[in-house]
Amino acid sequence: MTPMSVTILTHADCDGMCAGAIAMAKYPKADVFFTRPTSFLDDLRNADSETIIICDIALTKQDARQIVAAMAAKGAKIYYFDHHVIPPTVRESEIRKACTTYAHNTDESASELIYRHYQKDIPRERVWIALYGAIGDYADDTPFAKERLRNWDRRALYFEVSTIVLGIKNDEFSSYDAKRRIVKVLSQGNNPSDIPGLVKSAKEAVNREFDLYEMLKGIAQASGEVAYVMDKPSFGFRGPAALFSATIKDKPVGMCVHTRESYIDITLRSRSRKYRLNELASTASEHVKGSGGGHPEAAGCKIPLGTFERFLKKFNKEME
Ligand SMILES: [Mn+2]
Repeated sequence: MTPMSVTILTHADCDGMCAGAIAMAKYPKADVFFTRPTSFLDDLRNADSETIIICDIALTKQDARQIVAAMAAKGAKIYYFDHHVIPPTVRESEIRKACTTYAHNTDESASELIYRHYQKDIPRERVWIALYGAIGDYADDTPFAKERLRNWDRRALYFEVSTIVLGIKNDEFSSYDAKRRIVKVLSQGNNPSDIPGLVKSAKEAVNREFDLYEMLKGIAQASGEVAYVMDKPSFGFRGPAALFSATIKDKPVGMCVHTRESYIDITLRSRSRKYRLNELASTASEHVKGSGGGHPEAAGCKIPLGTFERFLKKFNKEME
C-alpha cells in the first residue's frame, strides 16, 4: 500500500464527477478512477491506497455482501458517500462498520453529502460544484441546496450544470480521461464553461436532443400507462429518449428499450412524482428474472431476452 496516497472511486455522471471534484479539492494529489455498480467490487479490490474515497456508487444486490467484506478487509481508511437505495442483501450498520465515514441519504446527491463532509476544509465557493452535482441528479430540492441556491445567481449555476451534463454526452468528453481532466479543473475552482470545447459540445448535444425528439414522434409507442421506444437506431441518449417518449404519448412513465446481444437494456424516466421508478423497476424486472433499480424518477433494468411483454404487463399492474 502506498503511504499517504488517496484514491477516489466515483461515478462518471455529473453528480459523480462533481463529488469527485470536491474530494479532489480536499486531496489535490488524489488519483481519480471512474467505476460503476457492476464493476465496483473489482475496482475496490484493485485500489491500493491508504485512503479510499467512494462517491455515488450504488451497491448491487448481488455484490453488496462481498463489497462490504472487501472494504473491511482492506486495511485502508474508507470514506463512502452515496445516495442509492441500500439493497436488502446487506444491513446499513454493516456498511457503516466497514467504513471510516459512511454518509448516506437517498434524498441528497452524492455531491451534497461529500461537500457537507469536507466543507470546512475547502474554499467556500466549491459549494458551486456541490450544487452542480445536485442539480445534475435532480436532487436540488433539499433544504441544503435550496438555501445555497439563494446565495448565487441560479441561472448562471444552471448554465454551468447544463454545460457539464450535456457536454459529456459527446464523444470528445465522454472518455474517462476527458472526465478526469474535467474533475481536476473543477476541483481547482474553475467552472465547466472554462473547459475549452465543453460549451460547444453541450450545444451539439442540445441539437441532438431536439433531433431525437423529432425522430421519436414517429416511433414512440404506448401500453397502459407506459410509453416506450423500442430499439431506436443509436444506443446513446437513453434517458432523454425515455422521457420524450412519455411526453409524446402523454404518459407518466417512459422507457427506452434496447435489445442487446444477451439481454434487454431498459432506461426509465418519470414525469410524475406519484411513482417510485426504482421500486417498480426492481419488482417488474425480478418478475421476469432480471434486475433493476435506481432513483424514484430515473431508473434502469436488465431483463432476459423475450420477456419485455411480461415485464411491461407486470410494470403496469404495479403502477395501479
Ligand atoms: Mn448520484
